[in-house]
Amino acid sequence: MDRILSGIKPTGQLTLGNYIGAIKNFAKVQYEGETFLFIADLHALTLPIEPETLNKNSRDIAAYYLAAGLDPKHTSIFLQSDVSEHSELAIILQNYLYMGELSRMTQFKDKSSKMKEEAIGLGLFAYPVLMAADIVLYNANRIPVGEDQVQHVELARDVVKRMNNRYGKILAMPKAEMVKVGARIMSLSDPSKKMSKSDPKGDIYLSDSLEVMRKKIMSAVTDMGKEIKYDPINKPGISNLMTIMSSLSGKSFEEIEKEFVGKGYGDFKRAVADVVVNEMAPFKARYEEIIQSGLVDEVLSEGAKRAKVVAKETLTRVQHAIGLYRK
Ligand code: AQP
Repeated sequence: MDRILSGIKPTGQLTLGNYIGAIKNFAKVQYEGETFLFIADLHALTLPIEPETLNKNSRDIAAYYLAAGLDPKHTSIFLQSDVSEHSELAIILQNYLYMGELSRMTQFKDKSSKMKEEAIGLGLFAYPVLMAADIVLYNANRIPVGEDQVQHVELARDVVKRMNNRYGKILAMPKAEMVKVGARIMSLSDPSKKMSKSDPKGDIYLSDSLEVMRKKIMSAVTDMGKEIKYDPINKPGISNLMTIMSSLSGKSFEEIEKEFVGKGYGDFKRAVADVVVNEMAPFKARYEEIIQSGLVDEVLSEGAKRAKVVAKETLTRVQHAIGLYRK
């Protein structure tokens, strides 16, 4: 049976990119295996964050998972920090990953390039080590992620190869998988950049009102010309909006192009906004109900209990293999 694992870090308000590239897909694939879905709260500490904000963001993610249709009876939903094996395994794995490869990670390069050197925490550098631990703890073979996270899953594969070569087959080999359309939703104000929760320009937040979402889409940057055509090089703005429309409506790019022959950008943007609002209206209403209900705590406690059983087993296996045991 497949083991599926993924997570989201509670660094900020979730975006439509997180929804399309990750959450919506998690709900779709969850029954294809045994699924573990966590809130990567330890990863959120890699950049400064207020305690109350971290706590609220974490609960929000749990509620968004549930609102998207993640089924807590089937899928273990939990806080990373509730399962201490993540940190314990990371301490071991850090010895099998190297400074050179960590310094080549795009996310580290992007984020650290905007910071003063003395402000760059070790956690931001070592984030992929913890992520490798997150993945291998659950013997997960399928890791659904957006495009930006594939590099980190590749690093987890490298560490699995190294450990298995040295100690025998103690860890399962993970593989990243992405949605066919929407693995990289771009910023609405600068379609050369990824829509990212820590970069508020050009984001649609899941917490935005439907009206604000509509306004943001209507004022999204478009391109030269007036044709609705999927061409990410020459028409990155329109192509990004087409990607949003396609991933939420299920229509192919060809179908969208045909539908808008002879129509202008204004008509097209209105149609994109309709699709987004139609998807977000019931989703946001479910989120509101869940967040008021007290269900989140119950789900997180139950999820952590189930996750801990599997995590403990893997950690013990690794500890034994490398010599960390008493006779
Ligand atoms: N723009 C995006 N399009 C498609 N997928 C995306 N993801 C993120 N942005 C997009 C996917 O969402 C999941 C959760 O991401 P994360 O919280 O682990 O961190 P991230 O990848 O670094 O996402 P952000 O929003 O850019 O966060 P910050 O700003 O905190 O770094 C992942 O599967 C990710 O690929």
